[in-house]
Amino acid sequence: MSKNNRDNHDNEKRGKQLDRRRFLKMLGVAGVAAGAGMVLSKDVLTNSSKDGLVAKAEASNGMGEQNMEVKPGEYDQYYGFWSGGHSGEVRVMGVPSMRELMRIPVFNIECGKGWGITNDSKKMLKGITVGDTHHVHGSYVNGTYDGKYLFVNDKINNRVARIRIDIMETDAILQVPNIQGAHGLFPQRFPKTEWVVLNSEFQVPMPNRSGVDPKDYYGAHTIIDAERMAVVCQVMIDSNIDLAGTDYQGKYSFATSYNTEKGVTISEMLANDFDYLHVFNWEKIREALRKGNYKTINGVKVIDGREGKSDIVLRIPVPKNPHGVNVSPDGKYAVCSGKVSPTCTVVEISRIEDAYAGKIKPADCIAGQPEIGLGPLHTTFDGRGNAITSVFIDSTNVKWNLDRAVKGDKKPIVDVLDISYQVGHIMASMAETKEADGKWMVSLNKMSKDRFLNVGPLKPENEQLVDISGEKLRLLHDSPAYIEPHDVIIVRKDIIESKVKDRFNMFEYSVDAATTNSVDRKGKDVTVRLTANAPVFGLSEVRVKKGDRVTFHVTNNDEIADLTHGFALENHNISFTISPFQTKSVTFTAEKPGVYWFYCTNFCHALHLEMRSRLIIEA
Ligand code: RUQ
Ligand code: CUA
Ligand code: CA
Repeated sequence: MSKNNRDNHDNEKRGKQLDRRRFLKMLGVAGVAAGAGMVLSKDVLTNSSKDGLVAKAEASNGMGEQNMEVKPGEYDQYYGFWSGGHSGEVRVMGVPSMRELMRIPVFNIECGKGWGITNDSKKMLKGITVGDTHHVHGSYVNGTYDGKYLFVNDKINNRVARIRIDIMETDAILQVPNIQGAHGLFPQRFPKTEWVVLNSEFQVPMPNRSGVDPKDYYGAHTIIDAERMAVVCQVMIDSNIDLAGTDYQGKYSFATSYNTEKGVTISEMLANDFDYLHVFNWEKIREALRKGNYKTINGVKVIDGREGKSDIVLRIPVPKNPHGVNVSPDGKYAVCSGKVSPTCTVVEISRIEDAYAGKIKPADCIAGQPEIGLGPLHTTFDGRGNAITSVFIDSTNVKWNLDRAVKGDKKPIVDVLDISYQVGHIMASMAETKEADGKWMVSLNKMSKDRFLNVGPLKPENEQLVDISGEKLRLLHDSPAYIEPHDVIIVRKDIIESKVKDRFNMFEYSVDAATTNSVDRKGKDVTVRLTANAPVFGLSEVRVKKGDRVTFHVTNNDEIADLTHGFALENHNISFTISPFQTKSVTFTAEKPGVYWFYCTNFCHALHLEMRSRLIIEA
């Protein structure tokens, strides 16, 4: 194609995209506005699209100049930790290359690691095989990541999992009672992560039972002890609570509510013009626990945070059905993204104390309320005083200035980037820490539509990489993502890299490490200790009897980094890998007499294929 032709072609393509964007926008507006009782005026609509066009006209100035290319053998600057949505996993990506580095099974079954197939993972999963991970966050010390843990929610089964970063494996899963729709999750940022908060998006009777009027359904802000992975308490409230955040002082946690109406249908949930940003006062929670001001429900201390029942919760009115809440890296503001309202609400955290003391009204904590666009969902920060908000209906990322917003500028817009299409979360590098560095941002777009080769009615999502180092937002790269990551954090590599191990500590973590090989029988229980050293298993033959309960403890005795073996047993639904000095165990009943090969599934040696032995089940 000649250059001219190519330009024409590109323009044509761009024209088509703009048409589609306009069309999608109309659909989105019709949908939201119909439910919202027309809270979105026509005025807002034209203004916000005008801003988009202005930004485009200036697009050649102020662009960042970072290069996203990571050449063969080079490393990324950042680790990205993505939630996996429906898969129930967490993904590790390189940023800016957007290369997928690893998948960490959490609430799912996954043979690459043997998750859900070994005795340890089965014990953690308790037979539950589906999960919906949305929000992955790291543990903190003094307002930034310490590289120790990741925490992630399961919205379906109301669980929180913890991942150890040194081995990139899930090490604890906590089932949280009394709640449904476990959604927003955030760790304490200061002085360090002792608590993790978890919001319940759906209200339910507490304790759960039938025959209860929806007016008696409640939400709860669950506080989890991060080290023990145990519930500390729950603060029961009238509303649902959606997204979560914590401050940089260890004093408050935040939660947006969209169903202060206690509705059970969409139109009921949209009835009020205002919902709340809830603030939870940690000192007052501790005091309630000390004084015994709680009821125990299903073994959990439940503190009554309902309106008029205690002074633990502050309710800051925010326009209709907000979504995300994100705290600026300087710790000054909690930014609440409007969703149904075209605004972001900026809450000045330092005013909250006066609101608790009754000196000012909760609404007086609001320092600004700029108009951002149609359907603001989540906000991230560049560490230079700017916020960037994902705008779902407009399909844009909107950069705006916090300072201008709190000085009363209703349109403090710096730049508007069209994205493809319908963005949910966005996240900038280190943006959820005090070390936000304003380098990279990813836009997790919910729909890719025409951006990739067609793979069927179910399309991948489109994750776009944006250079935010300049004045303008510069789009650099599209990557397809399997449905459907929601949220991500982007962590400087020096924080993670030094923590990651090449091998397990055989004696610290693996109680049943096999350094020698043996077969022991106690009645019908047979315990096999088996070593794996490339390219042989320590036993060439194991004999058991029909009806025996057989446990294999398999230890990888190879010390070499990246020399992982596998263990799969023919016709027994067993497959897992064992990394250097790791031990995994699996128990099954020997049912059908015969010869069954177990073999190494992970290419480890020139004679990897020969790395196999027999289990003989005798009649
Ligand atoms: S929520 S975008 Cu968990 Cu916004 Cu998904
Ligand atoms: Cu061991 Cu392949
Ligand atoms: Ca509402």
